[in-house]
Amino acid sequence: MKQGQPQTIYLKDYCAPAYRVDAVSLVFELGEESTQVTCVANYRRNAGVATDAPLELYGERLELLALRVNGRTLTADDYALSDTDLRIFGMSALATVEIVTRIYPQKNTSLEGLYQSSGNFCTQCEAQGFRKITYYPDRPDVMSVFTTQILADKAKYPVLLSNGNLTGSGDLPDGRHWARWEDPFHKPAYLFALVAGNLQHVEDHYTTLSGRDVTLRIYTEAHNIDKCDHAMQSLKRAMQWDEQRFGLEYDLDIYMVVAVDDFNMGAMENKGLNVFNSKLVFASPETATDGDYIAIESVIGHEYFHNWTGNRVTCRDWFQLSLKEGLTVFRDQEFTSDLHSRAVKRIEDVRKLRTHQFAEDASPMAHPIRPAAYMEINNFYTMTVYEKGSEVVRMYQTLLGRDGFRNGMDLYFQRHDGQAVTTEDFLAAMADANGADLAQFQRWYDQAGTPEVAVRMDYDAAAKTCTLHVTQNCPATPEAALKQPFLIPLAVGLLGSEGQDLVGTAVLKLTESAQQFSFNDIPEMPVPSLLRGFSAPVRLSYPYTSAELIFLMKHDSDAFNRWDAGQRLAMETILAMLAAQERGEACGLEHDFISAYQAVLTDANLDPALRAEAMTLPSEADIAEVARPCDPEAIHAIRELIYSTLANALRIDLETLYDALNTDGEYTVDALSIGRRSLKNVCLDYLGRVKDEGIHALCHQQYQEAGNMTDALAALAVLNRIQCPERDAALQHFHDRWQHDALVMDKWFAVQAVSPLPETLAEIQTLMQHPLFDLRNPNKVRALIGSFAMRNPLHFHAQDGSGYVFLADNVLQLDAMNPQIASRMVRPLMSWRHYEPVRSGLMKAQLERIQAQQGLSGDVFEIVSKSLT
Ligand code: B3K
Ligand code: ZN
Repeated sequence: MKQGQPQTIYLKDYCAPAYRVDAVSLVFELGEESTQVTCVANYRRNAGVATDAPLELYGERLELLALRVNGRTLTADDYALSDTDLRIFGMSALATVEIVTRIYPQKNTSLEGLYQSSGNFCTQCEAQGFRKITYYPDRPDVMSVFTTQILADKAKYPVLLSNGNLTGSGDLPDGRHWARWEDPFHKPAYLFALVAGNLQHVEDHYTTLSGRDVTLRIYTEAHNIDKCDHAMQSLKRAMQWDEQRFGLEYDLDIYMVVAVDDFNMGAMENKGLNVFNSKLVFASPETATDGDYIAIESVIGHEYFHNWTGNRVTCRDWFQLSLKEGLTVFRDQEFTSDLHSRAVKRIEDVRKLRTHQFAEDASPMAHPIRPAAYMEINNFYTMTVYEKGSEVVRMYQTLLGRDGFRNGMDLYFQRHDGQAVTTEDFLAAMADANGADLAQFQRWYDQAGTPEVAVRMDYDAAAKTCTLHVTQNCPATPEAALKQPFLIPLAVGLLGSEGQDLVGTAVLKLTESAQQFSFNDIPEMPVPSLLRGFSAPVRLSYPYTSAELIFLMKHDSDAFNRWDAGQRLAMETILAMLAAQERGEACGLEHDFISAYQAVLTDANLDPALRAEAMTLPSEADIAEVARPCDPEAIHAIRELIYSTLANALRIDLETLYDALNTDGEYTVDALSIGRRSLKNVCLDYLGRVKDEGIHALCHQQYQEAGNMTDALAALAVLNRIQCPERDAALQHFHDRWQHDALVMDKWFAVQAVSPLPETLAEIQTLMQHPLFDLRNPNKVRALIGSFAMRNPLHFHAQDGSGYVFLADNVLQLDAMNPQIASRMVRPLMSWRHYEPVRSGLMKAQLERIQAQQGLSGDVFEIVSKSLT
């Protein structure tokens, strides 16, 4: 744990490094108590740097055993050592620095640096984990070629891996063995990786466009080896897609993926040696849901795509994180869209952005996609940097067209391959390749907040002219109260009364705070379809009537906007019902609302996946974002009322559709089959709201007969909301059937954590004592504590404050072992100002309690202190 108050680091203070590294060679002697690391690096002073500039190396929690420069052991005057760095004085222009350190991976519960998971060694170095391995210029603008030699007990750790190509291996007389890996590509230390353990692998091959053979391997513990096929096929699809869409080929002879159980996030793009959370590798129809299959393919793609966007061209400093993450998320979204349903993918991504990123932008942690300051960089792997970052990249494509975007990408790689660059370099490549002036676009990188775009329409029947009056405004966020107007691509269409496009999609460029756009030869008063495909990460308002929204739900040629019209209608209905309830008035659903939902449900021409999306109401979290001050109990009650009203009114349609879709057949993961399963399970989800014991039996039957995890878990989730014998039986059965499989058991923990039943928190507390629960394992923490705090607003926000106390207790415990996870878990308390006074006060009290904790990590300190300012 860091002592004292953490420092703020500013982008404006960036200085280029004084020394670069020509080559670095590492030797790891892995032991059971400790590990010895020898790092020999050749430093070269950069041009223009003063001859007396010290060499600055970072290091944390290291025992320094030896320190030599050009073969000479340094004396106390030659260097200065602190808890966080090592400065070496009297450096010559060229110097070989040899450093020997001792570390304790077996005791490393932060899961950053070198640590053990299930008895195997692995590393996580991004962002600043390499400094927990050795003293080094651990900053992304110092790139070097790495040679890694690993020595370890052969029986315990038969597999020894690092980045690049294997260039030597052999046995040692004492029962140990060794392997040497050389990575010919220059890389920053954050892309370093080492794995040593008792692992099996599956192997495949890929021939690149230029005809090179690449060996592909996925490493795992033996008992999961049969669940790697989907990840392997996904990898091959990703390699092919990047060649076709962006002309980018893989560059080493081998690509390895290692699955580990204890991992702070999803996966890591280390050069040639990805380390993955096992959750994002293993899949079989019995154990993984459709969502898991798609997520695995997407994350395998994401990490693979980083090889160019992140590794070959990397970030100059950590403020530039979105340069690689926003761009790589955009690339993985396009990959999924090209392989599956583009409309469904867009809906899912926008849903995620609106629920989580908009909330972040409205919170004390709001930051631009390129932040200007941070205390702990790990806190900035956020929805803003990733998902809004991806939307910003998508806007280049919307503004420049697909070909223009591709030309920009080509120029970016042509200019910057092998370099550590900034988001300005990316913008310049896009502008220069297209002869475009994108100066105003820079504001998306510098200003936080979700812009609000308001549209009003005039129609002049005599002149046949339609005019859209558009304003934009961005709320204040911590970095700036006043915002300059953004360059916003606003994709619009105009619909005639028959539902036809009078004007097909046109991209309007908003540049001012208020502008007008006119359309001529419009024969009748149109209904505008605005922000088609969600062409910019903004909140859009237009005074639609319910009838217009229902019309758009039926007719908009833009599938995304058809869905969005339904979401708007639902949200407005919910807000009106909440207001009526508050006034003490009775509230119910209009007949038109019910028939609009019936029309969607029964529209056989509509893709089942889109029907499923359209039938899904905005989440409680989405509603909480707009219903202020927020009362989670009232939100839950109204949303449930709508669900049950629709379920009762449409019961026959729901049952008919359920039966029609509930057909046996081989489980396949294609867009149509996934869509059919999701629509069927949406029907079941609705039917679960009908008070009828027959429905409990139906759910139980689906649970028992399901041949795949998607259907089993969907049925279990419905039962989980109902106090009935079938619920207990199914949960017990699930437990007994899957207790040997940690990943499946995460689903069992998570489903119970989101139950609306009254005893939920008490049950969670019991589950924390379950032999399979482990606070040191991030997947378990996310499944039980994370699901409760982030996906169970009803109980997390219990008015007695019990949910907040539970979360704070766990944050404090977690902080002592894994600050990154603690700092993720504390975030639901961040939005305390949005709640009604009782809850708001109780949330704030828990933040204050956490803040008062002695020795709090910098990670949690940053979130808590920003929340309370
Ligand atoms: N680059 C990693 C994330 C590292 C997180 C460090 N706290 C995974 C990814 O985005 O691909
Ligand atoms: Zn990434």
